[in-house]
Amino acid sequence: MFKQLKVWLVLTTILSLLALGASCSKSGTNDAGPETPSATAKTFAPKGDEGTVTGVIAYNGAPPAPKKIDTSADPACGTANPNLSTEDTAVKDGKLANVFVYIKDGSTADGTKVADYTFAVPGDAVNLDQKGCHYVPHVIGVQTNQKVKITNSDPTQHNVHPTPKSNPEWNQTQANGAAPIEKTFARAEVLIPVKCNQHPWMKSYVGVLKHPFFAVSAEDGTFTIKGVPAGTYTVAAWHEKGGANGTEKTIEVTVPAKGAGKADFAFGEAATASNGSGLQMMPALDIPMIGRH
Ligand SMILES: [Cu+2]
Repeated sequence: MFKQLKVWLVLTTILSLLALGASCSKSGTNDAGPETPSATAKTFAPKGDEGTVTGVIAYNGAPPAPKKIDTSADPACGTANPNLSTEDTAVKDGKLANVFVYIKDGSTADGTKVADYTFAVPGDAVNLDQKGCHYVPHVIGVQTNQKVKITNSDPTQHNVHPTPKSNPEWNQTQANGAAPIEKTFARAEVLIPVKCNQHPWMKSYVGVLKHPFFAVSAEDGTFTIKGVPAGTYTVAAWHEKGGANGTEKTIEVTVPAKGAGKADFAFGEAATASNGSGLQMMPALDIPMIGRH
């Protein structure tokens, strides 16, 4: 009697695992449902000996000169920001700003893959402002389900329009003086372009990750990803120029406990030989496996 029950249990377990595997064969679909953690998911808890990934983004060769933007379609923009110019390649002293740097893959020191952890969602929203008829900052990062708070500081109307591939697309008018728009993205996606239907030159990018291990390079090209557990990681740096979906480069980095892993990248014309790869936009750390969607 007990033996029969045991056999039956084993059989049903195998069958349900097979069913799970079959339903998980998707990759790169536009399925916008929330991501469910794997059966083996561990909640990430800092141990107190976390380190950093830090580096500088260099730009090799002569950067393209910023172009002045014709804002005559909306006089309010010309008044607010008469010298508005393109921001796609922000280079200062050979260093590149607005590069999204993040942990793409890898494992912590105990061998657990980053993708197998679940992470608490920060309560603080990340701000994206429209000021002087451009987005400030130009590139931001958020965790999945963390709020993005979009504000309009201009004396004119904007229309916020993210164009994701894995999350639902939306667009929303935001008049001058209107309340902030608060949104979340349920799926990891590096990166989501955001445009404005009122002002065709306006562009920003939102990197969405399941974990907090990301940073955006500053004006001097430096970045620091904080709170990184000891481990060995693939660190990726993404810049919007290159192919239609930008350019991504990766480096393997080991972070010692309480230490710093170094990840220096180079973009620009002379940098193509060093592990450069034009990359398609894909959900970060969205590795298909049994029991995980
Ligand atoms: Cu606008």
